[in-house]
Amino acid sequence: MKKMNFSKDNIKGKLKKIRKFLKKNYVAFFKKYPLFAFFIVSVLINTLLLRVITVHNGLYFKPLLMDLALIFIISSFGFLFKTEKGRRRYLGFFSVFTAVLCIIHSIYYSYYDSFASISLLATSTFVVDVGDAIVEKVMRIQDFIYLWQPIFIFYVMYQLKKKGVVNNKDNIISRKFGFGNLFITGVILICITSAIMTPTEWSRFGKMWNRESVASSFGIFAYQINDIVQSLEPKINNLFGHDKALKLVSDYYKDNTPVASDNDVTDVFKGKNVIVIHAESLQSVAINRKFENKEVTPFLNKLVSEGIYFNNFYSEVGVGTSSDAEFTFSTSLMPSNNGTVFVNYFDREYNTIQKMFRDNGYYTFSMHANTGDFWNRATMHENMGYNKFYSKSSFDIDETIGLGLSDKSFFRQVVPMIKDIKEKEDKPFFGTLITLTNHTPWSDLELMDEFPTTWTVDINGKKITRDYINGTTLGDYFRSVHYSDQALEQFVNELDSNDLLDDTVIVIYGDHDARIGKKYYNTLYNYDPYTDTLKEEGDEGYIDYNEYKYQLDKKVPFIIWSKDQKVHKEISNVAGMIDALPTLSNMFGIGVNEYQLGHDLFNMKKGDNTVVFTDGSYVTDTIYYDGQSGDIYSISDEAFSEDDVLKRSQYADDIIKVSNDIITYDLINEMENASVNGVEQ
Ligand code: GP9
Ligand code: MN
Repeated sequence: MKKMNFSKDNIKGKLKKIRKFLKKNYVAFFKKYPLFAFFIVSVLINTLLLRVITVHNGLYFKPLLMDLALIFIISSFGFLFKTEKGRRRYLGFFSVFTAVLCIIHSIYYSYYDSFASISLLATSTFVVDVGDAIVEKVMRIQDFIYLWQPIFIFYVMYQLKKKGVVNNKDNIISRKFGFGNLFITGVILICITSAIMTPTEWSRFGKMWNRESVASSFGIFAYQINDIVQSLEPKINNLFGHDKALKLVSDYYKDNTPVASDNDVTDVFKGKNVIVIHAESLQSVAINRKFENKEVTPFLNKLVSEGIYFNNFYSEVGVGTSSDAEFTFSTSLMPSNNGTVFVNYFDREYNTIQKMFRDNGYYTFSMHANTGDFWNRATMHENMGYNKFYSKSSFDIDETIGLGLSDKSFFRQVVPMIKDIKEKEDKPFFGTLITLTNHTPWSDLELMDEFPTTWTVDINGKKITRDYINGTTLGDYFRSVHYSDQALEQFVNELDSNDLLDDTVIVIYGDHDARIGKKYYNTLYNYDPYTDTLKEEGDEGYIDYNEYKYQLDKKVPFIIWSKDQKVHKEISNVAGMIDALPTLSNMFGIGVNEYQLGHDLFNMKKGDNTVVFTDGSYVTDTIYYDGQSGDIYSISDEAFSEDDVLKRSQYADDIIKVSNDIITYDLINEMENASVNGVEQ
């Protein structure tokens, strides 16, 4: 094989060749077609301006390259027009189009700190909101700076026309060459830029939960194309498979009709207020855990010791993370496997716990100090049946930790708001409070109390403090959880001093695991402070911390607590977020949700339940079943039969399919209408 020659002369020679190629190919090309050159450069400047004004990363090369690539491709179709007039119209149209696109995103960003979605523009409420926002907010002159580009292009056209520089001396060959030249250049640039995107950037591109990060990395055109595709996908899905889905779902509910519970907690909290704490990334691994004899979550440990604690509970989220947890908690359906409900299927009808409480005379609200369009909550919460959603603009962002307003400040501000609601609405309330501080990457630790996750041991009469997990991601996480626990305690005490606690039940769930690497847990369980090493197979106390144990550690707490400690129980039967609605609706006496797929946990005996995950995996009280590999991991020494595995695998597939059919085809809406019109499904 020829040895690569990296000598200075050789590199110089190569660069000279590339320069010659570019000169021959592009300079000559754009000299012949000046209008295309001005169009490409001026639109690129507009996209750069948009990033400077919004996400302040104007010169970041990835979006710059991706935008340039797509501008090349847009321009290439100009060569499909035979006459100069056709091309002028084409490039003029796209000059105006891209300028208006930048203006919309610039204004939207000034209001929502994010980028607009074509799907949101379709919902009237959104248009009204943005309309109000635009009127309400001082219109920023900088949002209209993008108009320079169409003005410039039309001036260039005028000048070129005056100089008689026209591009219509083209035969079919040069038009094909022009098209190919620009199109292929665009495709090459897309390939190069795609190759340098990180897996996280691609994952966010796929999820589209964080629009700001997608537009920052991929540029506004790739963002918009992706947004259009993801917005249309559900509608396209809707065209195929509908009848089959309707039959499957109707048959499922005929065979599995939810029935009202009658157990020792039925109606136990009837008429009480409810405050649901959606605790960001709170995992059960923190509950009742100590470092240097200090509890990570002293307050949560108190609630756990006084209330109802499900210590074997899983959040069952998919790519929708926080929003999936909210969705499954509220509907007792599995999250979508194709996109996310909150972003892609927000316009479907859902039977939610919020609507059930509202139908039972409650005022329902949600509070979260992030932008209203993060996870599209401003639209989805209304659809879920919240009377009001208090987002970032409802709070004084006086202390920021991580993603946004600190939990301590958030909870401090929430108490008078709830007091107001109580006085104004004069009826029981159901409120969901979504926290933020404990969100990865737990960076602003200096704003939190110290919480050393070290390990001090006595070796030969000498106290030695080992680092253990201190300063690692897991150590940082526990420090952040400790902060959040303090914030929660402050909140509940404030509720009490404002007479808002006596008649209120606090429900707390961790929304999903904190996505911390397995190796940190291995250290947590296998570190030996006496030898300052990790135990290995054969060492006393060694734990084989395998993939399954790691999955099982993704448990999150589910706690139901009232000041009068009316019900105190710790339940270790396996349970999932899908079971929250049936369990709570029975305790608060608000009826049965006819589309719930979960179970009232107070009716479940050991071994009954199967907690399903979006990839078809599931966990029971005896096994963890890996849906991808089909592997089975035994959790207890109880035997399990092949037949039982098959039955539960079928159950897992059924509830995933039923949930996704309901979401994709909007079947609740259809079945509700059918039952109103007395039509048999
Ligand atoms: C965003 C917050 C975190 O507002 O709920 O969302 P997540 O990243 O956990 O889905
Ligand atoms: Mn979350």
